[in-house]
Formats: sequence, C-alpha cells, structure tokens
Amino acid sequence: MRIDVLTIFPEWFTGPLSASLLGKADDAGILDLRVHDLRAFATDRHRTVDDAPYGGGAGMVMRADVWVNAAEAVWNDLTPEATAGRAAAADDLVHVAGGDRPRTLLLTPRGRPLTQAYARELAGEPRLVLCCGRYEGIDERVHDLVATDEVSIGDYVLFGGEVAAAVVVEAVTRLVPGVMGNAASPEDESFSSGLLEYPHYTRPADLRGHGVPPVLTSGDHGAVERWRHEQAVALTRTRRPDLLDASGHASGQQPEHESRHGADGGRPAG
Ligand code: JCQ
Repeated sequence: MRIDVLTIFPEWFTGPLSASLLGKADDAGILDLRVHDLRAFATDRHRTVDDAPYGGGAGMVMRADVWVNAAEAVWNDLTPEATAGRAAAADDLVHVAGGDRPRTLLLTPRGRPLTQAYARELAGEPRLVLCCGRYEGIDERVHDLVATDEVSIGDYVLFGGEVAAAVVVEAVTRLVPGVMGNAASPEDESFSSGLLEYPHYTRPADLRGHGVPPVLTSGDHGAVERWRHEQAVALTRTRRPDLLDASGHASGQQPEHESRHGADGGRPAG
C-alpha cells in the first residue's frame, strides 16, 4: 500500500512512525509511505500556505490553490515545479492518469468517525493520500474538490491533522496483510467480535501477592474460553454499553454517521 502525507510538518512523520512496526513494513516493501512538505507547493517566495479569511474574523485559513497544486502533484506523481502556477480547470483536477484519484483523506473533527470497520475499508485501497490541515482550517473548496473522505479520530480539537493522520496510518496499515508478520489480517478479538477484549495475564503467577484467575492455570480450555467471553461481555457492559444491543449482545455494528462522504468516499460519478 502506498500512503502519501501532505503536511507543513513533514518531520513529524519521519520519527516515531518510521521507528516502530511501520518502519519494518516500509523496509519489507509492504508499505510505501511518502511524506511531502506542503510548502513546496506554495507559489510565492515566502512559501505562504495560509491567508486571512474572507468575511473577516480571527485566525488564518489554508489556501485552496496550494492544496490543489499539492494534491494534483501527488495524485499524478508530478514535481512541485510541474504544478505550481498552473491554472488547472476543475475537470483537470479530478482527472488522474490511470483512473480514479486515490482515496484522499482530510483529517477534521467534522469528518466520518474512524472505526475498525472504516479502517478495514481503507486497508483495501491500493493508495491513500492524507491531508493535514493547520490553523483554523482549510478553504472549503479543498473539502469539495480535493478530499474524497473527511475523517475524524474523535470529538476533540487538535492543533492540526498530523496526529490524526498518524492514527489513521497505524489503524489502517496494521490491517494490511504482511505488516504484522501475519498472512491474514490480525483482526482483534476486540471490535471484530464487537466486544471489548478480555483481560490478559502472563508470568509471574504471583506478583507481590497478586495472583491470576485460577481458571487460566486450570488446563480446562473450555472453561478458559467461557471465562474470557463472560469477562468480555461484563467489561463491555460496564465500560461501553453503547457497543451492545437492547438484549445485551454485541450489536456488531458501530454507529454509522450521516456524511456527505459516504461509503463510496464521496467521489463524483464517472
Ligand atoms: C481530527 N478529530 C479531531 C483541526 C481544523 C481541516 O481543518 C481542521 C483540522 C484540524 C485537525 O484535526 C482534528 C481532528 N479528528 O483536530 C482544526
């Protein structure tokens, strides 16, 4: 899978992400993560990416022309020089050599909530482009013309989309076959069953007087399985009752949200 990230802080993605599992996936050729400095697509000497909002008000807004140049370049593997200053028509923008534009995700609190099901859907894509906004936000025309998906990682506001993009990269890439050394996706017990995961224990059997549930050392595999399921149900009931249906079973369905970016990624037809 290829993932392109557009950000004014490219160095954020070269540290922790490349250090962990993702670095190994990168080395193995499973993940091709390319980070691009948005400022390379600015058109002025000062590499400006933001401006004052039309209509007035506090704060700055990210310029649409910079984002359009950047997206067009990344979609089509063009250099910043090949796109900067070019007056692309709207049709031109949607056109990508070799077919549809890749799923292009804009991280924003107003987006479609990221769930395990959504991550699974994205893991099936050959390419993702992640757009990290800063300041008060991005010109609405970028939402309209560039993004196929608006994605939220939760109901809180960050300074920028970088941390949210890193969350998407982790949630999605660990589902790509080969990334964790598993042939098949290492889909968790938790969230694939629709329940929270049961508690885990390992050695030592006695931790300063704190033991482990006797059933786990009983050798009775049936009893262990029943205990784990009961624990998972009990944890889900107390911590996340929203994951259970009216009769107390896993609904298996995370709430879908209305969004103008639906399961088709909000792509224009054709
Ligand atoms: C993502 N949950 C929170 C903040 C504006 C594009 O416009 C904006 C983007 C951000 C960064 O994303 C988040 C976020 N999911 O804050 C403000």
